[in-house]
Order: sequence, then structure tokens, then C-alpha cells
Amino acid sequence: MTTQALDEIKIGGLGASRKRVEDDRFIRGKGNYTDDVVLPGMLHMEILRSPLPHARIKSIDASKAWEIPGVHLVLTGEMMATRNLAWMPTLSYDTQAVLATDKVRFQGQEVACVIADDPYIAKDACEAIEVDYEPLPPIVNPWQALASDAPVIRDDKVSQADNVVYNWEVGDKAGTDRAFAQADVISKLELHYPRSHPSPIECCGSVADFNRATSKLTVYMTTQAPHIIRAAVAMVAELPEQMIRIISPDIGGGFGNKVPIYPGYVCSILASILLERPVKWIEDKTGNLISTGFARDIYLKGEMALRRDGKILGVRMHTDADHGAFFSDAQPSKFKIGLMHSAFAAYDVPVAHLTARGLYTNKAPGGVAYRCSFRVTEAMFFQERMVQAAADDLGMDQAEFRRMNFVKDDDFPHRTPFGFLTDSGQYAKCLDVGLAAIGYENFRKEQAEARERGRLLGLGISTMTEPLGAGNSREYDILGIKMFDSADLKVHMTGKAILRTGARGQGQGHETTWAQIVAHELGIPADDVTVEEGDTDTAPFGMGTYASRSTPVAGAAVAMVSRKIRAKARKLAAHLLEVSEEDIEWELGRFYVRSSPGRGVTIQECAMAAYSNMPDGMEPGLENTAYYDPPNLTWPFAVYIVTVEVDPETGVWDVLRMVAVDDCGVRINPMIVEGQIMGGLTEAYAMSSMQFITFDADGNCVGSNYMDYLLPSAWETPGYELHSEVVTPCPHHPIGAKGIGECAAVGGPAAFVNAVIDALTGTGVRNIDMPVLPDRVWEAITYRRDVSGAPPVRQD
Ligand code: MCN
Ligand code: CUN
Repeated sequence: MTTQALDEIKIGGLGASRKRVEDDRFIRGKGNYTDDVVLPGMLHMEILRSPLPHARIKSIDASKAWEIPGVHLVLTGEMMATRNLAWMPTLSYDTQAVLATDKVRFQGQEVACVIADDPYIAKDACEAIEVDYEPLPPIVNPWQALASDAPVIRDDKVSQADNVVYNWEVGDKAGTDRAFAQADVISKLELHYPRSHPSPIECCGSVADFNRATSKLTVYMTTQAPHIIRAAVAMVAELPEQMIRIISPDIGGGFGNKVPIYPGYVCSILASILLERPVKWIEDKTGNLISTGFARDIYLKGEMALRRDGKILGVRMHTDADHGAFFSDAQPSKFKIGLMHSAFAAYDVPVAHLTARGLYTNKAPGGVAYRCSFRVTEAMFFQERMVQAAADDLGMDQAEFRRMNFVKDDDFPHRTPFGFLTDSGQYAKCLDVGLAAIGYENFRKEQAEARERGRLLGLGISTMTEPLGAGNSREYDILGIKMFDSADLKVHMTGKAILRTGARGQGQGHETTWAQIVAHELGIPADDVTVEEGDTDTAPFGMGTYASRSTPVAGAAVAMVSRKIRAKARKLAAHLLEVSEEDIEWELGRFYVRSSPGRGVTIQECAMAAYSNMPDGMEPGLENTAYYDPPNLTWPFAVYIVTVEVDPETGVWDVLRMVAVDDCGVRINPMIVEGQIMGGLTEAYAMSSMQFITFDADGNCVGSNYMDYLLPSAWETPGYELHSEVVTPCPHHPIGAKGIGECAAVGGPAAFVNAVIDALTGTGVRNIDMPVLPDRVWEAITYRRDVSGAPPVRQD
């Protein structure tokens, strides 16, 4: 018996709702963001963007800009081309113009850059650049892109004869055809998941600092993946990798926006090399909304083969994705449409087939993940909208239909119809908790009574399971770089420690939670562990933070490196206690002699010994690094249930209640997990109800400012009722945790839309595309028809 183990919650270990340590500086305005970086002799860069969506560039005359006092450099595509930098590779094996040379291909595309003493001079000088454009017809949706007479947008590519980016398929076509031949009912649905934008509060930016004396290039930038950027800079700019240091300081929200490589980064780096002075580029809000990191913009044709009793026999999906002018998605190399084929992973679907086509259009590059593990948001939205339509077509209860088709608790690991292997889950239990919380039966009664009085109440259910934590390295790579992650832990002699990982949080709370994993594994109080991320000169190599991969991969590496430290500390303990290692037991924070539990040494005493009293032959110090290559992805599950009331006169809908049941395995920090869920639900609510950013028939970006592209404030955001009763530890993660960062944004949207559609039962309306704006609901009710959100096509 031992009685001296530490109280894990008290030392801020696993399960402690420890306050976020990073918030101390954030809420005091003491964060250190890229724009806070000020270096001696620093110049400022601004970008001239194209006003036209599609035009040939006849000439660019920058002479007037050069003459403006305070201007140091004007970069054009022509100059970039002399250094082979007019184009750069994207993360999806395409190319993207850094500065346009031949044509502009979307409104807002980067045409030239001015570097000047201050940003205002640079902006004025941009306006003095004269560009002679010859307009070409703009293409703003896949159908125009596919027309036989459509101009070829990517005529820069010798092999590109049309506007198709790819055709890709997965699943079993013949088997799916057979399932459909045997179906009693075939349920069909067509949807558009509109463009959306992550719109972090902090826009993109970089401060490039090339030091001629040392030949070292240091770049401070708002990137979620600093090591990938270092590798890309080394390859594209042909600089030696050890002479490049990428520092990602505090990030004011990423949400996927800060994964890709943007022209502004490249131009600021080249400018700094040419001028041998630091060059800062900070994007403005419109620049961010118009040109970076769009997500979604994808059309679905979905079909489900159903047996009369409700069993799903097979699923067919076809997607057309509008990628804009350059295919710059960040996603694993193998998959052209990201992890879209994670659809129906939670349902026991015997067979399925997915075809996906990508199209170029004259829009900013789209398809970047926005709070979604590579298109999983679209996959889950399509899935849950299709499931609702199928249950309605069968006349079955929404909950019952889902329960009947869920993968059962004892059927794990489960092979999904598209080939993933899901790890664990208790789907029906989550649903039951959600239904009980919302008072399902009662609500259905209330709904029927309300309907008799002309009031439209609706209830929407959505579920999601998401593949989080790419890799394993066997299947997942980006540009050939295998996906794994890392942690480096140095325990100092006084028992305090510094931990670094290859991830880079953008507000998720890594500085708080990683220390909790160390506390759990070693008994070192979390407050004694400093966490540092984002500096490629000090952090071990890692793939960065996106796809909620940090906990599944970097978090696992933190546990593994802590265990390596513990293994060495055990040897030190044996030495200090003068017994053999086999006679030693571990309890949180302390080793003791099995036969004499009162005789022990703390982890801190072991740390001191590592520097002052190590056994003969032992390497001094107590530090180590772990690279973690996960055996599988982690598969969290969630059920979201929303009730709404729709005003039949105006189409305005209000959320009455929202219940969220999330099972992300073991929660490291329950408070942070709840914060992640609330943030995700709010984004889901925004996407489904109000956020609208699109391109008109002339290719103008509509919604490129916060007057038009609405971010919900606390005022309109509904209250959420969160449930954490269901915990299915991840069977292959060292501490049983699964990812959570995106779940609510992934699964949430369908719950809202399903609720509105449910309220319209009896009108024959099967679909209203997001955002489900009041005028769309009004149109659906008034004309009893579906409302498509597909962008307009010119009629003249
Ligand atoms: N966590 C936990 N227990 C778990 C799972 C996670 O305590 N079982 C904690 C983690 O330790 C971490 C946070 O929850 O502090 C999120 O962890 P995880 O699910 O691993 O996700 P990542 O850290 O990889 O974050 C990425 C994810 C993504 S892809 C987007 S997009 C997104 C999101 O996180 N962007 C965000 N949440 C965001 N939150 C903020 N504030 N800002 C963003 O830009
Ligand atoms: Cu999916 S957006 Mo997040 O992966 O950075």
C-alpha cells in the first residue's frame, strides 16, 4: 500500500479544468502576434490586387510607383519570373501564381507588391501602378466551367485542355449498383455547401528578415504549420534549410486559413533578400476575405438505397467541387477530395461509391479546410441531410432510423464502406443522451399541437464521426512528407521542465493541455512545465496544427516522451534508493521500493540526480524527444440536436434549444474541450444561418467585408447545453484521447438545417441551401419549393 501519490487534479493533470495559461497574456493585450514584431530598419509591403476576375495582362507600368518618395522596391510577376518565383507549387501538386504574369484568374489576385517606408506609402504606390487588362469572360460555377465553349482558365498549363482539375472515385461501383437494384426505396437529394471563409480575427501576415552577414533568413509568420513552410521555402527559394528559421508567434485564430502558403509570404521573403532589410506584410480584412483560404463550395448529388424497414443498403455520392483558379487545398496527397469519403462511417452501410470532380473557376482558390479535417465538414453535412431525407421518404422517425443503422458498440474496429477503419464509439448511447436531454417525445407532441395553431416548430438531429489525427505515415503525407508529429521534453535539475512540440496552436490552449499530459505521466505539476511551439529552430519537426491532429498525434508524442523520461528517471531512482530497477514501483510523482513503500524518491529528486548524482556510465541530463506515428486516426463521435421555431410570415427562424453530446474519448481539460465545442457550434450556427460569401455573375466577390459577411456575436448566438457523459477512450492513443477541435463545426450545420426543414414538414420542401437566410425560408414556404443557393449565372 502506498499513500503518497499526488492528487492528479490538484497538480493540473489529466481531467483538470485548469485555466488557460495563455489567456493571461491574451486578455491583457500582451499577446505577441506577427504584427507586433518590429525590427530595426523594417520596411512595409502592400499588395496590388486584380479588380477583374479573368483578364489577360497586356502590360504593367510601375514607373510612377517607383518615383514615389519612400518606395524601395516594386515587385511584378515579370521580376519574380527572372528568379523562377512567378509561380509556386501548391500543397495539392498544382501551381499557383505568386504575382500574375500572363492573366489574372480571380478578383483579388496578387498582381504586384510595393515595399516602402510605411504601409501607407506602399498602398498609395500600389495605386500608381498602371495595369492594362483585356477582360475575358468570367466563370463562376462548375457548370459554366464544364460548358464546351468555356475558356480554359489554366491555359498556363500545357496539359490542361479544359477546366477539370481531377476526376476521382472511391468505393465499390458494381456492388453499389447491385444494392440499388435491390432497393425498395431510393432517396435522392441535391445540395450545395456554399463557400465559407474561416475569417480569423487576425489576418495573414509575415515579417521576413534576411541577414546578409549570417545568410540566415528568419520569417515570423501566421502559419499553422511552420516546419512545412520551412521545407517549402527551402525547396522553392532554393535556400539551405538550416539557414531558414520560421517563427510562428501567437496566432489570432487560424481555423484552417493559415495552413496554405500565400503569395504575400513569398513576396515579403524575396523583398527582404533583395533589400537586405526586414519586410513586413500584414494583410487587411478585405484582402483576407477576398483571396485567402476559402472553404467548401461543393455540390452533391446523393442517393440512398433503402429497404422498406429502414435498413440502408447502399449509398451513391457525386460531388462537384469549385476550386477556384488554383488547386491549393491542404490535404493528404492520396485523396483528391480530402476525406470526403469519411461519409457514412458511423452507419453500417454495406456498400458505397463516391465520384468526385474538381473544377477550376475564376474565383479565389477554394477548398482549404475550415475547421474540418479535410472536407469532413462537407461529408458529414451531406450525410446527415441525406439521412434526414431518407427517413422522411420512408416515413420513419428520425432518431429510430439513425439508431437502426448505426454501427453497433461491439462492431469495432469497423471497416467503413469507403475503406476507413473506425476505432471505437457508443453511437446509440450518445443519441439516447441527446434525445433525453432535449425531451424528444415531448417535443414531438408540442410540435404537433403547435402546428394545429399555425406555429412551425422543428427538430433537427445531426451526428458526426470524424477521422482526426493524420497520419499514420503509411497512408498520409503532404507533398510526400509523411504525417506524424513530435514532442521534446527537457526536465531541468530543479524538476521544472520545458516542452516543445511540432504542432502550433492558434488559440486551442496547447500551452495549458500539453503540460497536463506531462503532469499525468510524470507527476510534475503542470504549472512547472512551460510549453513552447512554433519556432523551427527549437521545436522538433512536426506537421503542425490542423485537422484536430494535435491531441491525436502531438499530444500522443507528449505522453510518449514523458514515458521515456520516466524510464530514465526509474534508473536514477534505483540508483538513489540503492535497489535494482525491478524492485521499484511508480505512483504519480514518485518511485518507491516495492517492499518498503515509505522509501521513495520524487521525480524532482530524480531530475536533480540526473545532473548531480547519476550512476556510473549513465549519460547525464533528463531530456528526450519522441516522434509519434499513430497506428490509426482517432474517431470521435457526436450528436447535435436543435429545436427551432420558424415564423411562417417572414421565414425568420430562431433556435429554441441546442443539445450537444460529444464523445472525444478521455478529456485532457474538460473546460477547454467545452470551449472548443461552443466555438465550433457557433461557427456551425453562423454557416447555416447567416454567413454568405459568394461571387456574382461578373465574378465580383460579394461578402468581402464584415458588413456583409456576418460573424455572430454573443447577442444572436444561441445557448448550448453540453453533455459529456459518454466517454469511449481511444483504444490506440496512449492516454485514450480523441480529437475535438472541429467536431462541432463539422456536425453542427446539418442539425440547424435539418431543424428548419423539419419545421416545414408538409410543404414538400426537402432542401434549402445554406445559409438558410429568412428570405430563402420565406420563398420555400410561399412557393412550396426547394431553394438552391447555387451562385447566379448571367442571363444576358
Ligand atoms: N483536448 C482535450 N481533450 C481531448 C481533445 C482535445 O483537452 N480529448 C484539448 C487539446 O489539448 C487542445 C484542444 O482541446 O487544447 C483542441 O485539441 P485538438 O482536438 O487536438 O485540436 P488541435 O489542437 O489540433 O486544434 C485544431 C482545431 C482545428 S483543425 C481548427 S480549424 C480550429 C480548432 O482546433 N481552430 C481554432 N479550434 C480552434 N480554436 C481556437 N481558439 N482558434 C482556432 O483557430
Ligand atoms: Cu480543418 S481547418 Mo483546421 O484543420 O486548421
